[in-house]
Amino acid sequence: MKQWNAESGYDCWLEYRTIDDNQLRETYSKYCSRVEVIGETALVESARKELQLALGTMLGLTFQDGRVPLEGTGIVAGTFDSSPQFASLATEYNIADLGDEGYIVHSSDNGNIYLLAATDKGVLYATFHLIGLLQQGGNIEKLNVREIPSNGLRMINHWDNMDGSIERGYAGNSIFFRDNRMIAETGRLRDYARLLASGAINAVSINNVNVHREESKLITEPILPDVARVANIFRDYGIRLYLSANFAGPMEIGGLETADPLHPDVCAWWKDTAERIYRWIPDFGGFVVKADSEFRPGPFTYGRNHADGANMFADALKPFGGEVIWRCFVYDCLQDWRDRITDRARAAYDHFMPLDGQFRDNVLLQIKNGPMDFQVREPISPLLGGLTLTNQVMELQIAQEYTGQQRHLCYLVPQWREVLEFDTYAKGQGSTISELTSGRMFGRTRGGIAAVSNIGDDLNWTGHDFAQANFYGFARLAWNPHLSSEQIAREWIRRTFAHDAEAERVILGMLLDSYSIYEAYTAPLGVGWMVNPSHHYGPSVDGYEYSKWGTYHFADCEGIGVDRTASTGTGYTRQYHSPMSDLYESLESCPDELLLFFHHVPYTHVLKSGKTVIQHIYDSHFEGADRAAELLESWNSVERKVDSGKHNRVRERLVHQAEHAQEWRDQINTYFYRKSGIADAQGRPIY
Ligand code: GCV
Repeated sequence: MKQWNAESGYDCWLEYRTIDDNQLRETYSKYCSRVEVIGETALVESARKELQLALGTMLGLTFQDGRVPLEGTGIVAGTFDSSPQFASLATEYNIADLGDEGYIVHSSDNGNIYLLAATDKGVLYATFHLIGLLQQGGNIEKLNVREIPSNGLRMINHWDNMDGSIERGYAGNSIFFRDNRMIAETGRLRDYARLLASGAINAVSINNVNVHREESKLITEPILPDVARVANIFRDYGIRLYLSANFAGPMEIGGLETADPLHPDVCAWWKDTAERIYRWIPDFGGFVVKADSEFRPGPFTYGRNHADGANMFADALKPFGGEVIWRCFVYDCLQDWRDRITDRARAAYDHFMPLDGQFRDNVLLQIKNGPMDFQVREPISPLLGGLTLTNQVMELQIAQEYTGQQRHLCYLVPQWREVLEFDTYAKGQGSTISELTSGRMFGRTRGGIAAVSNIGDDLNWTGHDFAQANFYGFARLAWNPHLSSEQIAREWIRRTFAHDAEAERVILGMLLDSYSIYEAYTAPLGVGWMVNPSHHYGPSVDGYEYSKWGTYHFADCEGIGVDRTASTGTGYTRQYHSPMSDLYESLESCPDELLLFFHHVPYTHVLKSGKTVIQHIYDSHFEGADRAAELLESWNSVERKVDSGKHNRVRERLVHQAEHAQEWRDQINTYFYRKSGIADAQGRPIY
């Protein structure tokens, strides 16, 4: 059981603090003196309970039978068809276009606030919207909000294993599994569902995409009732449950001799399996599949391709309304560093572009934002916007595998915003990633964004309290990719910490600076991968340089970087549409921050900034480490304005970050000083 207390961070951004500003309290109380939530479905009930909790705590309102029955104006929540009194609002807000997740929040002249939607899910989202405003001290007197999500699928992928561990988990163990069983206690799962629904996340896969022996059995009868229990909780909050499936399931748990996706027995086995799952979980979302990737089984074993594999699952799920999320993280992980032609960055595009148009309608190809693997800086995967005839989901990583593992502060929303705004030029100028993932760009029926979770069973869910901002920020961007990093950060701060203008200013600055700080003291100019192998924490410039994973920087005594040009390198640049392909191809136009991703250059190459590559490496590492130390100073300056529990936890991590940034600085600078033999122009200490 959780040991909640106000400083534990357990409530994240749903910490409902008493509003003690008298004027605000008076205004809010006026609007909330009556609460009427119409309807009895599970989702409406969730909305009612949340209002009860929030208004009870923030304004001290007492509910009877789920209602605040006093006379006067108030909050009225329900679906448009639940009362004839909503007819004029339905016309005014054009509900035909709201879809089944959109909603309105409207303050009327008669003093009511209406939380309305076409569906009960929309009503729940509207409820969280209003609660968010109250938490932030917002003006609720003239609300005229109409919200529709940009992405149909807004998904969290867990990499949780049944033994309770989490692959790339940095906040404790799984909240779903322990000792090869599902955890029976449901309180925490319900709180998790509340957090997800407050950000309008509508899909969750609960087990690791690397599906091992125990997890393969999640689709079998002994465990399905337990899985169904979790699905029931999620359902009350509008979230569909998905499972990662083992491609070799028919052999490993089905006793068949093959997993060939075109073999009739294999197809029949998956159909039976789907039927069984839907008996337990009628709204089961479907399967997430990692196949032929990092030693996982897949269709290649049988001479089949990824469309054959994905379509087999799709056919099994189709009668029940399920879908397949098929990952495109497929590459040769047995490379030789001497081979400068094979290029891991090319792999997803090379594998999947020839199959465009061959996937069933209920298949979504899930593509990582970059062509490598969630580095602090990568270009955008050219497969996003390459495919035109296939449903696409972009995969981000909230878990900070390569960005400080939730021991370092690194607010990732600015990185994601850059990704979402990237222009693929797939249909001319303005073909942004956010247009693409929505499905609109190519008239797809389905699209979305998924992200690898950063939560675990630590009391504050994310280890670093500030990592909650990444969880929150992902959900906000999945709903509306045009929100600014600053707006999201402000919302999160106001909902998480007590209101204080100075604290907000300082925390906002820390969040917004942190991504560029992390980038500055780690791998330079887009080269990536200078981490310790396997656990991926801390600097090791040659950690991956001679291994099989295809992640090289090719630093020698003359220069560094990967030649991915079409003229002299791997030809990766040609996977982009024009003009991006030309922009990256040319040394003159390639942006500095991605220079070493696309080009191999001498250390004396002069960047657009006017500095040489080697001097940039030194400067950014000295500056980055200094700025990391400033994060700690900033945090110390608000000590009295923040709960002491939260303050202490964050301070400990910032102390570590400042020290660790120095280690990064020194290892990187020394390595390149020794390799290049070129001294720092400013003569600073290099060991
Ligand atoms: C779940 C990277 C990570 C692996 C992860 C893999 C993937 O290689 O280091 O832990 O496996 O990506 O996305 O499948």
